[in-house]
Amino acid sequence: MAIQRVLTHPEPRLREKARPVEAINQNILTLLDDMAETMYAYQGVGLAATQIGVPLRVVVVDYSTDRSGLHCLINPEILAEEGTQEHEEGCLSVPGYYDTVKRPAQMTLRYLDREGNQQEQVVEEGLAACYSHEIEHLNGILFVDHLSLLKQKRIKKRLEKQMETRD
Ligand code: GNR
Ligand code: NI
Repeated sequence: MAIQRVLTHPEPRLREKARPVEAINQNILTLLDDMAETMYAYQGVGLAATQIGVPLRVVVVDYSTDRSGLHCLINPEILAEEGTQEHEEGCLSVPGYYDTVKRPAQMTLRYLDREGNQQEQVVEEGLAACYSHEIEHLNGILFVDHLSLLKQKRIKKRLEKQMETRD
């Protein structure tokens, strides 16, 4: 198991559309372990494989306060969305920025778990916002894409500057 580096915006690999996992083999199980370890190390509530440079449709989420509620989602699909909510979010790939984004209030998801069993789950409130955020990563979308163009420009500029001045 190993902690991976999380890519930060602007980075072209964050914009790629991830492809479905074809078979759950040891590589995928190791990827899930690395993603969970990375998410916990960075204290995130979720992580998409895209964020560590792996273009596969794999997501980990732990929305519990005691960090004991790990969910592993392979090839997640949104079957239904209901209502909207405004949610304050951040992203490990956009460090230091938090803003409010409109998300579905409730979603029905279908995915494969670690064992390859098909699962269906209804999620709402913060958890729905989190899954929506993660599934967007798999499609090359970042939460800042929902903000005004002016905000997007400022965020990109500041992150580019941070990158230049990093050791
Ligand atoms: O750690 C994270 N917090 C968060 C808060 C509200 C909505 C979504 C998130 S996801 C984010 C981790 C991350 O960047 N996942 O892709
Ligand atoms: Ni994110």
